[in-house]
Amino acid sequence: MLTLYFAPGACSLAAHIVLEESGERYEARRVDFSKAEQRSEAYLRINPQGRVPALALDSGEPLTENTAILSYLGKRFGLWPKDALGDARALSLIGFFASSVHPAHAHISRPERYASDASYFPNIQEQGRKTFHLYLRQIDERLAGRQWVSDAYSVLDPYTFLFYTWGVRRELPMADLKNYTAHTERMLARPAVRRIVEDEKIKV
Ligand SMILES: N[C@@H](CCC(=O)N[C@@H](CS)C(=O)NCC(=O)O)C(=O)O
Repeated sequence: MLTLYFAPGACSLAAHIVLEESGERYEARRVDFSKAEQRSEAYLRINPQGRVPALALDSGEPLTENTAILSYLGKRFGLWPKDALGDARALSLIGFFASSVHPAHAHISRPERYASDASYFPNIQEQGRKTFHLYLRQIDERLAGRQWVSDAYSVLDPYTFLFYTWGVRRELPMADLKNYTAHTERMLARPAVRRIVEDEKIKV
């Protein structure tokens, strides 16, 4: 059985939704950030980076990084393109999400990663906010005339949905992003998404 290590509202949300939708039995184990459990010795053996998500495979071997976890789950559950070009396009998008969109948000939530002098934090956060907002607008443009972020529903849609919830959390003007808001509504129409949103107590 697969085990997902997650924290409510964190980027592990995408994998949590995918597992919930899969219909397979899985275990979701909460990593409590308020108790710094992500930096505990036990958790560092699962993910030496001290981050969620981590996925313990059927063998118990841990898999880390959203790019690896989501593409693995996507292939396991038929939510990843099968053709070479579709695969390359999905990798392009997941790479953009994990290496640009997510780190832009981390500048807001974790400025201490980017400077040791706290007087720089407001500037780092302001710049992160602008960049994160720019990326959300780009996602909105990409969604124009599309139901899903790729040609068909895939693991990239829960990942796309995650960033919308972060935009709401940062009080960005998300309602102005009409295509992205419509995508979020389509996500919320999926019963498994609603269950996880409720379970993780996410504001959308
Ligand atoms: N590159 C990693 C980033 C994971 C990551 O940054 N996770 C955050 C939550 S969204 C985390 O666990 N933060 C805990 C901390 O910074 O102490 C991935 O995409 O899986």
